[in-house]
Amino acid sequence: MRRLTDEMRRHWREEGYILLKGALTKDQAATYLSAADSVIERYRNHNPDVRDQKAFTIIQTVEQSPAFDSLIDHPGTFGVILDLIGPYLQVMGTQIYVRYPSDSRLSGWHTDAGPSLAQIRVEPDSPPLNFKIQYFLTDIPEENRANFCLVPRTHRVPVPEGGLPRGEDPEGAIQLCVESGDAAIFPHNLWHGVAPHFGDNVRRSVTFRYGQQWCRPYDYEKAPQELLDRMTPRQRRLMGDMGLGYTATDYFKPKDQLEVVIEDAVEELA
Ligand SMILES: O=C(O)CCC(=O)C(=O)O
Repeated sequence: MRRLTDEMRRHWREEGYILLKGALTKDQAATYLSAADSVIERYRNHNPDVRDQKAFTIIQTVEQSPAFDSLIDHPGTFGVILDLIGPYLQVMGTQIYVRYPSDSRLSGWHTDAGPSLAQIRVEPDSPPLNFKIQYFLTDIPEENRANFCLVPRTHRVPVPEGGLPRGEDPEGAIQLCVESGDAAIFPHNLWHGVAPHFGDNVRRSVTFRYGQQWCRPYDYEKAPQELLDRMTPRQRRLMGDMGLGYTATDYFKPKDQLEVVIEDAVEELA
């Protein structure tokens, strides 16, 4: 199982994000892409209003297809995720991003969770409150191809009163050029957005947000039982199933958390 290296930790603290090259193999990325494409086709059929949109997002990804269950604790990333956030973690939400050609930005500069978290910045050496990991399922080989954009080091910068700039890019902004199977990890407060898309393909990616277990997930107040039933004990826990004998005050520390989340992973982590 892949683990966080000293260089990744340094990059996380100082630059505010990590780009994991080859987090998924090309074959794995192709399999997730094919599952995403089926979900996207069904979604477009059921939601004709999105057919004219240049960008849309499908939430509750794991409910859309069991093919995504394995991304909850994928060996290419789960060790890194645990090393960054610690063992008291939960999946907060899962999304498929669909980005079509467009001569204007596909998402403006923002931090995640709006005003509620905009000014919350934990110390650089603290475990994060939450972060997203975005798995790129298509190549984005050059700029202005619906690239995921970010401004390094802004995880330490207060959001200006009135919000982030709407027109020009903030100083230091970059566009990530990636291959399918690469993944970007970034906290809620890193300034980010999406570039225009002057190419001719549809950029697709899947994003999982992990948060400290005491935070409120946004996909579900409680994940549907039929979803949990098909998952491994660790995946169920990560989807918010606190197990048997759980009491209200255990909400951030189920008694068997380390056993379920870490010991099950111990051989893989070794
Ligand atoms: O890269 C994308 O398509 C969207 C990224 C983004 O804006 C977000 O995750 O909030």
